[in-house]
Amino acid sequence: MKHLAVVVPAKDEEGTIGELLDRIGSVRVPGCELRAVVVDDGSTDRTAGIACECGAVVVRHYENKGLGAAVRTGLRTAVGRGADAVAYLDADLEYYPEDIPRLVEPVLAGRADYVLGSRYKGGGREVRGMRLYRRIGNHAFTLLLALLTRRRMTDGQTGMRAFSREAAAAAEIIHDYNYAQVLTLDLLRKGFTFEEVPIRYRLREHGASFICWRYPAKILPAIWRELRAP
Ligand SMILES: Nc1nc2c(ncn2[C@@H]2O[C@H](COP(=O)(O)OP(=O)(O)O)[C@@H](O)[C@H]2O)c(=O)[nH]1
Ligand SMILES: [Mg+2]
Repeated sequence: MKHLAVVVPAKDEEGTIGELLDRIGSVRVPGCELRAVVVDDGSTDRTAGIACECGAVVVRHYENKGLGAAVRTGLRTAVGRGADAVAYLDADLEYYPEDIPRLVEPVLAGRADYVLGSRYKGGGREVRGMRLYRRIGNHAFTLLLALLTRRRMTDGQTGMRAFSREAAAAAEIIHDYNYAQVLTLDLLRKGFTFEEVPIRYRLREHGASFICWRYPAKILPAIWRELRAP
């Protein structure tokens, strides 16, 4: 039986974390045992307590460090606990845990080390209702990443990804604020194989997004630093 860790970063997601973990508990991937790892990044609500009650491994940052730092902790924890493969998804129920089998299939089949779950690959109906500036930002950053990596890519900002053990162990996230673009650059520059698979998506109904007008000003210097790293 392979150990598939499901890493979930969470900051103040008490409205969704319980349902998410219940649904992860019902997901079946043939040949795998799923184990959820929640990284609680300084939540001030009941997120960590609910995740513990649901039986997840909970790692806590007692102060908020940022999503990049949380994903770094999550991948490190998964590898340290012996995961053979890792699935990653956000805690806010924008992504469907029921899509985990399709997400990890290229990793388990040995075709890819790194998989992006794409909200656009199935035709883009999934992002209906997303604000215009976010749509434009998504496409612009995805185009930038596709040019920098010279790969076909449709969703560089997705919050649902999968990793082989080797990719999870090698991943370096250069800033604490976010991981989305710099992680892809890091892994593809290290030569890991890559695929995108279509996934479902719906906008969040609880809580609030961390993304704000400062996002590009934080992301672009990190991409620059990542490109200059050896
Ligand atoms: N660890 C950590 N997670 C965060 C932080 N802000 C948001 N998250 C989590 O990261 C995921 C994505 O965040 P979200 O704000 O929904 O981003 P969006 O989907 O791109 O709008 C969710 O699971 C959040 O709980 C943070 O400061 N630290
Ligand atoms: Mg979200």
